[in-house]
Amino acid sequence: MKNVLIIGATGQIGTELTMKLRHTYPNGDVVAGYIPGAEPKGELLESGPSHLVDITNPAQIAEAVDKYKVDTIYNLAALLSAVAEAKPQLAWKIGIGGLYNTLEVAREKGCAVFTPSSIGSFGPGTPAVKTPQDTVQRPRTIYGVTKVSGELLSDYYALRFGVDTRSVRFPGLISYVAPPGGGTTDYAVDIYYAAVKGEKFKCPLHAGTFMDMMYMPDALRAAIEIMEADPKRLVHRNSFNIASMSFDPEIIYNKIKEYVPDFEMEYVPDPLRQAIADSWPDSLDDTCAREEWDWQPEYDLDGMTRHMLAHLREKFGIAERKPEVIHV
Ligand code: AKB
Repeated sequence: MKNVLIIGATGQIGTELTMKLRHTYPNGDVVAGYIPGAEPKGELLESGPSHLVDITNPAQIAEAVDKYKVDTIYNLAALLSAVAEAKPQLAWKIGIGGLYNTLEVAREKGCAVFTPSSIGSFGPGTPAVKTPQDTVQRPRTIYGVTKVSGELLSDYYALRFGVDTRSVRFPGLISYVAPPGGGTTDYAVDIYYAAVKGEKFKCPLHAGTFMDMMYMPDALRAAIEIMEADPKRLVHRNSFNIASMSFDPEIIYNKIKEYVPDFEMEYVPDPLRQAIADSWPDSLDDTCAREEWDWQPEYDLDGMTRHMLAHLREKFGIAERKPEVIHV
């Protein structure tokens, strides 16, 4: 039996991870931690317990851990890269202050902790193609600074206090369930919404901007598998490169056009997002994750595109537009 607390359970990852954890551990309590204004709703609310947990308030984390005898904490609280640049102090308070609070509660109460890192933990000095597991990490964004600091702090708590901290570096995550908010990779979600709604897509990044991306079901599986992995096999902890696909706006646009032939896209660059994307790797080498805990992605760009289009059409009640048949 496992009792799990998800901090940030109503965000892009949390909404789906909480449900997946409830299916994975049906005999345990999987607690949806939320902040005021982001209360769980619908299935997320009805399928299990929820608790007010503001990560900047250590007493609330401890209260939820005590009440539900939590053994594992998923810490998903963070501001994404673009929004973090607008609020760097808050990004640090949540990303590092919040992680410190979580790790202290975990140390006192014996919990394991998962805190995602990101491709944003790398910077312009990092080898951009097939970025190695252990390499230069000198990011230029506050988001990246919090992610590298979080990796180091989590490793410190493992070494110094024996807290079972583990993590993966998420690429851009693509899902039809909950929207992302304020990331650099969000365009790769927004483009599917535009295609399904029959709208021309305004792409904020220019052609040739390659980044790693991943379909949400693979990301959720990675988050659970790393916490289930045999600790004797783990050489690394915080944090593992994971990868499944790397593309630029042209490649994803042309893939969607295979299924939505009249789909149109224009480039309307966003200088902030472009600068952030340019400082991130094009593709990561995930050999260590494959070797140390058998990481294996299931979705490629084609499989993800078919899935996304089908589910978004269903979500919005939009029928697939078939090419017109001309009878002669
Ligand atoms: C972002 O774009 O900020 C995130 C990330 C890659 O960590 N999706």
